[in-house]
Amino acid sequence: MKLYYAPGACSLASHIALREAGLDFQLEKVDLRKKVTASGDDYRQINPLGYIPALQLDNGDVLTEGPAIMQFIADQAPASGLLPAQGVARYHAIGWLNFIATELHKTCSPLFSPAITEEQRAPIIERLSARLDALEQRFSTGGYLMGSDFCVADLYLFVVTGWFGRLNISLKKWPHIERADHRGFLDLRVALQKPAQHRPQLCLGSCANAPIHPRNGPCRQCAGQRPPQCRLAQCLRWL
Ligand SMILES: N[C@@H](CCC(=O)N[C@@H](CS)C(=O)NCC(=O)O)C(=O)O
Repeated sequence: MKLYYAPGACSLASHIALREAGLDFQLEKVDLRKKVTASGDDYRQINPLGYIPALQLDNGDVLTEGPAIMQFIADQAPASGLLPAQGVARYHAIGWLNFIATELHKTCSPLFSPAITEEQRAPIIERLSARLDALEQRFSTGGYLMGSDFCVADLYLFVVTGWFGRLNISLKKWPHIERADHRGFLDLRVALQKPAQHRPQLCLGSCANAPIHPRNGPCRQCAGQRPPQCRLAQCLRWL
């Protein structure tokens, strides 16, 4: 399998899911502006829509759409518990994936535009705030999106809330979400303790990005050096 990705983008959720599931996979970085892959191929031949993530299967078939890719990955490794195998719980988890994709991810996407004005930003923040209010309620009793069980939707939420610092959205108003984000971060550290073959071999995070790192500041360990020196979990933000 090969995951097409861009550093720091939503593909990070699929990437971590692959690692959590312990599956064998390759990565190929995509230049989203040029729509060219790291090996020089036209990315539109992989995904005609030109966005990541895309997961190319060993038979050449290509899956697109992050929530579908995450479900596929989870189902390849049922023992990983990344998605409930059956019953209503499964549909709740899928519901959370869709909520994050459509109500959070796609709502905040326009905020990345350097051309956005304060006037355009205000209604987006208002809409996002209403969604975060609801999510705050969900987390007020603790646990994960699904209660006591971690699932792929928590990974996706971790990635999306990880963008908020760069977007100048403080989570202070939503302390439970902020805590959940931090907890997700800690869980990822635990994920990194997995057997060697499942650990990131490279800091693909390009620590040159560290100054704009949303929450954790510059990578102190590799201080901008190239892989494989940096194994710090915060660099996962940039995978
Ligand atoms: N519907 C897609 C959207 C994915 C998406 O928004 N990807 C962004 C990065 S987070 C992207 O590749 N943007 C570049 C573009 O749209 O050209 C999904 O859920 O996978």
